[in-house]
Parts: sequence; C-alpha cells; structure tokens
Amino acid sequence: MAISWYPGHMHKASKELVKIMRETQAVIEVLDARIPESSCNPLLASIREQLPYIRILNKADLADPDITHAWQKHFDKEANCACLINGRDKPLSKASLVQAAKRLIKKTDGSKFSKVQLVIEGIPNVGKSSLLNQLMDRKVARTGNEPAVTRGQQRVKLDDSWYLIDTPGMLWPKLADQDSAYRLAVTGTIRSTAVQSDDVAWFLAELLLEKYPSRLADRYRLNNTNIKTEELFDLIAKLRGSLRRGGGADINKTAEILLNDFRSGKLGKFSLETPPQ
Ligand SMILES: Nc1nc2c(ncn2[C@@H]2O[C@H](COP(=O)(O)OP(=O)(O)OP(=O)(O)O)[C@@H](O)[C@H]2O)c(=O)[nH]1
Ligand SMILES: [Mg+2]
Repeated sequence: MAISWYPGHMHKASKELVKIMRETQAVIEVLDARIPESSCNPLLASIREQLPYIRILNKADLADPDITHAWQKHFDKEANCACLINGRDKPLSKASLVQAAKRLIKKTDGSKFSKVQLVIEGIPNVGKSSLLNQLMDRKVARTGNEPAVTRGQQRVKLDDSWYLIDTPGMLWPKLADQDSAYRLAVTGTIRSTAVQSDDVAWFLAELLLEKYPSRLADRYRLNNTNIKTEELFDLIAKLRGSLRRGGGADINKTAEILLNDFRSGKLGKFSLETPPQ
C-alpha cells in the first residue's frame, strides 16, 4: 500500500509558516536521529530560503551514537547550518542552542540580537513541542506520542529578547520515495489511520531480519533467525500472547507489539540511515 499523508491542516500550517518567516532570524529544524534523511521535509528548505538553520538530531537516545555524530559532521558542512544533538539521555541546553543561533545569525546578518525569533519546525511527532518545553524548563506546549498533536503556532518568550515559536508537524504532498515513507511510518510520523500497521510492521520485520537479527533473537528469544517474516510474527505472537484463536499470529496485535518495541527503544538503538560518504 502506497503511503501518503498530507491532510488539510498541514497545508494550512505551511501557509502560516511562510507568513512568519520575515520576522524570523533563524529556523530550528528538528530531525529524527534515526532517519535524518527521510525526516528532512523538502518544503521547509523552500520556505526558509536563505535563513540560517539549526538542525537538531532529536531522539538521539534511540539512535546509534556513532552514526548520529557522523550525521552531525555531515550537516555541519552545509553553509548557514549548525547541527546539534538532543535526546533523553543527553538533553540539549538552552545555552548551547542560543550560542549556536547567535553564531549563525552573526555570520549571516550581523544582527544586534535586540529581538530574535526562532521557529521550531519539522515532521510530525519528532519532538518539537517537547524540545520547546525542555528549553523553557517547564511545560508550555502539549505533547503526545502520536503525530499531529500541535495544531497551531505557539509563541513563547525564551528570555528578554529571544522568542521561540512551536509549529504543527508537517509532511509534504507526495512521499515519492516509498522506502523513506515506510521509515517515517516505522518511527511513528504517520497517523495510524493513514497506514496499515501490519504493512508497516512487515517492512520493519524484514529490515530487522536482514540487518539486525541478533536484536530480534535477544528480545524474542529466538534460537534461529534464519526464518521468514511470517514465522517471526508467529514466534512473537507465541511469546507475547497475541495468537489468533486456532493458532497463528494475530497480525494486527503482533504488528503493534513489534512497532511499540522498536519505537520505545526496547529492541535497541537503531540508525536506519547513514550519511552519504
Ligand atoms: N525517546 C525520546 N522520545 C522523545 C524525545 N523527544 C520527544 N519524545 C517523545 O516523542 C513524542 C512526540 O513528542 P512531541 O513533542 O509531541 O512531538 P511534536 O514534534 O511536537 O509532534 P506534533 O506536534 O504532533 O508535530 C512524545 O511521546 C515525546 O515524549 C526524545 O528526545 N527521545
Ligand atoms: Mg507538537
């Protein structure tokens, strides 16, 4: 099934984003450290145009640290860009963010920092509002473990002359690369009603069987990982009690188990994309 998810509220959010760019000094683009390439929304580059941008590799606690650092080096080479890392294990401080923003803004327009507005943007469910709360050191924005929680812009004062704007998560009209689209779905970016979770879990199971069989063996006590995807579903179902009456895996329940184990980090840290050499 082809994955595509661009509801009306995202189109509206992109228009609202365009409106605030003129009063914005720099953009904070939040990426998923597990899929930095697929989580990079091409619309955002065209909206921010020449503005400097800070890329934050978020949810780094769920990704392979060496690969995340390689991505950081890769993005740091882009003109007008600084790349920072954030995760539950090592939260980014307000001071580090402000320092990076000051350096970038100074380079591009020599601003006096009398009033600086930074806009936080990125794909849905990547952790934009959580980052806002973290930087503010209190809960100012609603967060949730599902895409499209934030529905409108929210502007807050970071300190005397610095403002932050949280924005709704946005995808783009056509997810041309379907492998990327599936990686977005696996990481929880696409609303569950817009995808078939058994399809997404199947994609994940095949990927894990091919590239990370030992993680599956550890988590699901497998003696042998030289098995077909269907057998993997059956073995998970047996272990976790998601069998159909009469035997065999309840595909939907088992798909949820596998996806939840992956998304929560219980299967380990995964980087599904590496930077180009
Ligand atoms: N493991 C981990 N989870 C995170 C991190 N940051 C955010 N989350 C979780 O990711 C989920 C989404 O967080 P939000 O901050 O609501 O994401 P958002 O980008 O604002 O989402 P939308 O408003 O829907 O676009 C929540 O369950 C957060 O707890 C992180 O660094 N590590
Ligand atoms: Mg949000």
